[in-house]
Amino acid sequence: MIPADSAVALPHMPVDVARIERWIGEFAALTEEGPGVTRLGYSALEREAHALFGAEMSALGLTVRGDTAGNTIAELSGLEPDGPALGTGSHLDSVPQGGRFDGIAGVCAAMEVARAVVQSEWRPRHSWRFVAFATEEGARFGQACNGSRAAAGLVSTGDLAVVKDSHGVSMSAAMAAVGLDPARIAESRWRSEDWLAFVELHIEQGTVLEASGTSIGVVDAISGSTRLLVHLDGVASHTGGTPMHQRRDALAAASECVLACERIANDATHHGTRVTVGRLEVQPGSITTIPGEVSFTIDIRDFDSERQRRTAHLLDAQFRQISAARGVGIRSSVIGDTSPVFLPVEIVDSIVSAARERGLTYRLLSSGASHDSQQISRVTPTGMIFVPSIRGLSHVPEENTAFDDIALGAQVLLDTLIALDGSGAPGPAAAWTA
Ligand code: HGY
Ligand code: MN
Ligand code: MN
Repeated sequence: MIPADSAVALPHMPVDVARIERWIGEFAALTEEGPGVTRLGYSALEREAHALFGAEMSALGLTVRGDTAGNTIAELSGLEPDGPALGTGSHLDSVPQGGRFDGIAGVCAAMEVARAVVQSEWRPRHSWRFVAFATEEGARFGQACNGSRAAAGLVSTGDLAVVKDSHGVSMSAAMAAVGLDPARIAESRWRSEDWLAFVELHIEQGTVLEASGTSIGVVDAISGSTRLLVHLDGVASHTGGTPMHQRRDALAAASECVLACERIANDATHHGTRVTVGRLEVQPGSITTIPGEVSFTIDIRDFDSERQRRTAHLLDAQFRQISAARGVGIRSSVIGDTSPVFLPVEIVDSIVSAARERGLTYRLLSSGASHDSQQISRVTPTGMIFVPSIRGLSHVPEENTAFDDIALGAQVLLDTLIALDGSGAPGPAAAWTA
């Protein structure tokens, strides 16, 4: 990193917590009916959220562009506009009936950083890019982080036709329905030489910061995930007329598979592995018919890349044994896969220094959730700042984070970007504007 030119005193750039709260409320209003927030990837609602982000950034005078993966990138030109840029941002899509903060907190923090810099009339040495990623959640299609994976050059047009949601809609069809052209996905790839570093603020989605009374989480590693879709084909039949020994009950077989997932994640060799069956569908789903078909998803998370994939193979083998013993057919496929990453120490150190300068409590921690930064770290040195999740809840309507904590995180984000920019010492400690 370029050594900071600490002789240059920077203007006061306070972060405004009220504006962050307002923006979070505006994004939360862009949702389907029902509990919490439902704004799925490559939905019209996600596009509305990107339009809102773009309008706010344009109003600040930034140049805004959408790429072929559906990411929205707003740029503040620096004094050396032709050199590599610094970046920050997160995602605007949600899981079904999710919360108001997952992804959104990072986008709103980035927006507030942009506003604070623009209104101070200070200009950084490097251009700064503020990014809203498309379709980070794997909830709809299984494969997560499509926008940031496209930026990392990991998505082909063929991939987009293969992944489908639970209604059989492919990612490419969903993209086309919102005006994106999947044939042009490769144009969204970022070039490493165009980037200096990227820092994402995100809610922790766990209990570590709250339990330890810590304001700032500095992420050192992000968990990988391998996701499977399994179909079990039994024989549907009358619940009264079919004796137990003649059944091929797909749900009984699936139940054994679910418990096999829990067992493997809890065995002594899998400390740190998490395995979840989050979606399970039963056909025909009638009280008086033995389930003939069951499909379910498996989400395997780990910080050990090799063990993550081995767990997927072990479970697939166990599912096949269970199915064979019960005379049930099985089809399984990998619907998402991404490796764990360890974030570069120089970015971790920059975030730690920024938190320390502000006199804030901080701690290093790993992220069990996956993030866009995981993909972007393949393009440029990347870091993550966590802010506390109340009761550790996330991906549910009860997801909550104090706005003041997001503002603290946004201030650390701004200070970190200034330090990485090498353009001078961050401004004086900011009092929060009400
Ligand atoms: O699923 C995750 O880990 C993240 O919230 N996308
Ligand atoms: Mn997220
Ligand atoms: Mn999420």
